[in-house]
Amino acid sequence: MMSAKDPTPSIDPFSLELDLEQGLLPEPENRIVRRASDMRGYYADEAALERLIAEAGDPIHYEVFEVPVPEEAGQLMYCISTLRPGRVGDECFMTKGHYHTVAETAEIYLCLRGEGYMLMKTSAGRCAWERMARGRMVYVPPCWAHRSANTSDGEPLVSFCVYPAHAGHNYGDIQCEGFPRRILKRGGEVVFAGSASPGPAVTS
Ligand code: PAN
Ligand code: ZN
Repeated sequence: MMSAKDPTPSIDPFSLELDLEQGLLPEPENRIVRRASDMRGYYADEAALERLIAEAGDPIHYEVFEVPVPEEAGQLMYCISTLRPGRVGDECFMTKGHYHTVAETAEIYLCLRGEGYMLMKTSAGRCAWERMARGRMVYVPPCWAHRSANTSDGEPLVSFCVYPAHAGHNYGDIQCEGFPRRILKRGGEVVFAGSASPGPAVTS
């Protein structure tokens, strides 16, 4: 553990080569997999999700690849997040979404592949979204919950994410509150629909 008194860093410098075309991290140590069945309670159309689980073999929704660094203040965690294309009803495949447990921690998403949106909200009821596409960076400020959604018709949404390593993930609040908007695709158009899930009204 680093401290001002003992500045001995706990890891040595290193470098690695990312496959920016495919969005691959070489030799990840951790692979977090979220399947459709892990997403129960998140989509508006619960029956459509159950059909997907039953009929499509509980497909992978998204994966996070990490080569973890120590989860201590001062370190930067980084990972590749890969969200598959698809719909549950007309709602685009999305991540669960979370606040950081240490709420005052920001995050950068650099999109490497695909297209989609980063949906963000604060506990005070503000809501925002930013477009994601190859080469676009989204800055998620401290205290904003964040969820990504893949709006493409066949390509994964791949991002390189960097955030303070001690941030932690708080999923429980989003599980209860949801987001004020849902990202749908109807007739080829992306629609930001008001959400029927409980939660604060949209104020911006
Ligand atoms: C990302 C996310 C990743 C998966 O690395 O963890 O996109 O989304 P969920 O964590 O919401 O399932 C990040 O924001 N880390 O802090
Ligand atoms: Zn995060």
